[in-house]
Amino acid sequence: MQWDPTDIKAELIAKYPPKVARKRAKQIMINEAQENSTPEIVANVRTIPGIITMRGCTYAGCKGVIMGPTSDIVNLVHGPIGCSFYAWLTRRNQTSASGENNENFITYAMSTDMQDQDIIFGGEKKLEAAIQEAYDLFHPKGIAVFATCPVGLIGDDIHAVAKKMKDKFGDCNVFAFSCEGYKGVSQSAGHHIANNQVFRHIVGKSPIEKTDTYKINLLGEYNIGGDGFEIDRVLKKCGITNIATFSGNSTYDQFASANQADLSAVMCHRSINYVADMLETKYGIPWIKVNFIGAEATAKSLRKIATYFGDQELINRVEAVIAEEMPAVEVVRKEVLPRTQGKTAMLFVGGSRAHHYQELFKEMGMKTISAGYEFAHRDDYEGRHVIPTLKVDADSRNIEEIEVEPDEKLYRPRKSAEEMQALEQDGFQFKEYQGLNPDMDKGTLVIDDLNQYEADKIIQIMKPDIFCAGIKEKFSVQKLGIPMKQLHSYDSGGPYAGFKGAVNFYHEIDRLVNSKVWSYMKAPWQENPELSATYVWE
Ligand code: CFM
Repeated sequence: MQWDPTDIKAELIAKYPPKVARKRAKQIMINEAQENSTPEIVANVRTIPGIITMRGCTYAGCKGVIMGPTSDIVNLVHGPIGCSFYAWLTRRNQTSASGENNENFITYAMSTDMQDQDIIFGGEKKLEAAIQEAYDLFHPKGIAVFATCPVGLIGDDIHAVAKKMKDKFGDCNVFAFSCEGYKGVSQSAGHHIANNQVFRHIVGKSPIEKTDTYKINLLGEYNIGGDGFEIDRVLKKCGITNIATFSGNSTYDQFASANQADLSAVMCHRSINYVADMLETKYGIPWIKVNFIGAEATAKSLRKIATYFGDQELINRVEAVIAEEMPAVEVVRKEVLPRTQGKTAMLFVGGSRAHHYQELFKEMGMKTISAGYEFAHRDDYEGRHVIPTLKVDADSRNIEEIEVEPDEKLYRPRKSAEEMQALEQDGFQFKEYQGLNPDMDKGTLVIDDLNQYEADKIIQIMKPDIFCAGIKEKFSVQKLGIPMKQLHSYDSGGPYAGFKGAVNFYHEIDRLVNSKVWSYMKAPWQENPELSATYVWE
């Protein structure tokens, strides 16, 4: 039967107690798909206790997401060992270990392994000893210290310890993150805490001058499944130098020289848009939103970068690269299209991918019937124009906003006001992101912080051809007989970014939505409970 979105929404919250239903109703939105005036959605608020959320914690956002992919900074977790073990190599951020000395600390799980007595008597001494040990073992350029929940509860001063050790070493930057898991309502708070410290302690500190012609920063690309490698390949082919990726396959020196780029290209708006703003204010680097998920989106983003620099030679080269890369993509797209056309998808991922991946599905002729973020903010749904109206609550106030001023020595406007205006008059958009809602069809369901109960329900009602989310959702979705693709870790696949990534994705989704295995999900006795049997001796 054909469900009406209003009925689906009512059904999703029907079993909740009235108070919970009222709250969830504000996070479940029937999309109206209008640019600039989409209806308001409630986002970035606490999950209701008792609900099984898909979210992670603030520590996960700081240690795992932002600092995790850097290869030559030692990540030291101050806390019980479980926090380290669980965060150890679970995110598929890849590295080529291309730092100065080919260091790769990603494969280590370093922790102070706090015990009961440390909680009672304090863990600062233990932390100091652990920093010393890490320094003696590796002599890294930087050591990052992460606080887990108990550290905040007992009040260890991790910043004082970090400062003491930094001064003691002289040749190693030690800095700490107050990213206790409970600090914010989700990972998002952890991104902010991490980014602030990277900006404060590392950016602008490189003595090496970068002399390439077209220099950009790629912000919010974490090299999951090698996405960053593919993007770098394409950029390089175009003659564009990626000074610093925040933070996929990045190194200490990349962060330190980010102030030397002439443009910041933002992939994941949620995790990093404020860094783009800070780079502009402090160093004069303008920023644009890009998306390298989807072949068309990749081409569009490359053209946008070339238009910014405005050099005919670069524009021609970018066109040549697109012309060279696209045919191979088109061959595969056309091959899978008859099998994927008209199929439906649901996407529930952290803060960007539920939007970005709709591009790839569109290229395959597939329709996204419901999507949402785990922890994004209203601007990621409705567009950046809502930012000035965002309510500051007790939870968001908890997260530091750093005040940035133009740097006395390093500030340099990359384009004059007239040049910026001229670009804007031609339709070029700086600092702009329209969010997910305008890109989704009218009547689709946009749901913030979807939980396990609602996921089960919506799958049973709408029966999508594929459901995309994470490992926590994977098996419960598959048990409902629906193919499931992890869009956090990509299962073991990827890259899916850029041109080669698009080809990988087409193949993968084609295989998933056309597999017959899902029709064998029911055991014989479920399909036919009347099976009769006789005893052998009868
Ligand atoms: Fe940005 Fe990410 Fe995402 Fe994210 Fe993440 Fe991730 Fe994600 Mo998992 S930074 S918001 S905190 S694009 S780890 S690489 S896949 S939830 S949609």
